[in-house]
Amino acid sequence: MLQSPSTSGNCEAGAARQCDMQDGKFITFEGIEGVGKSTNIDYLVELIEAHGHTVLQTREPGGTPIAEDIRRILKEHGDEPMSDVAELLLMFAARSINVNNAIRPALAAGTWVVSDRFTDSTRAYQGGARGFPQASIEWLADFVHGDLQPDLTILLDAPVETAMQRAGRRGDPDRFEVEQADFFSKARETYLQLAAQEPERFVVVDVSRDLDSVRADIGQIATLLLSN
Ligand code: ATM
Repeated sequence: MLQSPSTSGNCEAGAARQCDMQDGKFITFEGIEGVGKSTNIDYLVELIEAHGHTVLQTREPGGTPIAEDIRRILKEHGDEPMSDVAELLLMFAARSINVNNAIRPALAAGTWVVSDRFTDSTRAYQGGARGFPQASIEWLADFVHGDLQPDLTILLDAPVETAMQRAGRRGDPDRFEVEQADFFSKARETYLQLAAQEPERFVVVDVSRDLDSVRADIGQIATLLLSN
């Protein structure tokens, strides 16, 4: 049974974004590789649009032409090593562009935004897996997007072995795909800790179950979101 996320708009006391009845909702999907983000994002977007809202679907790193260029650099697995610091800063550089040029303008225009990853990915991968202190990541998050926080984060969760089997890699692995199970275990653990720390923002969906059960959960989340 899913818990009801706190999605009653942006005007609650202490809400991360400023109160504005015109604002769209900002929803993020998180999870390690192989948890089926694309299919579930498409399904949620379909349900929101069917309810009459306009939706901007984006992804991180990426989402705008410059940010997509940064994505290519980040994923490339070439001869020259990428330092962990450069990786962290490039994630936030891409995010700054996506937030300023796409996400904030869309929300201000009343468009809903559904993003494949956001800052929780940095907490999980650069923080949990690469080992950067979470305090440094929080400083950068505040510097780059200040009061902008997702209204709801859907964490698609499965054991690392299940997710890696499902990922079914094609072609040359990118710089993240070459990482071993231990790296993804640390990312997953961090995600689960984040979800436990902020139960009002996160909904955790167990995607190791059959597709119909997962789809039913996404439908239930959509109903809750759209009734608020
Ligand atoms: P996908 O779009 O395929 O999820 O790949 C993006 C990769 O970037 C992903 N790799 N894996 N697994 C996670 C990684 N990533 C970070 O390390 N930090 C971030 O802040 C973001 C947004 C993504």
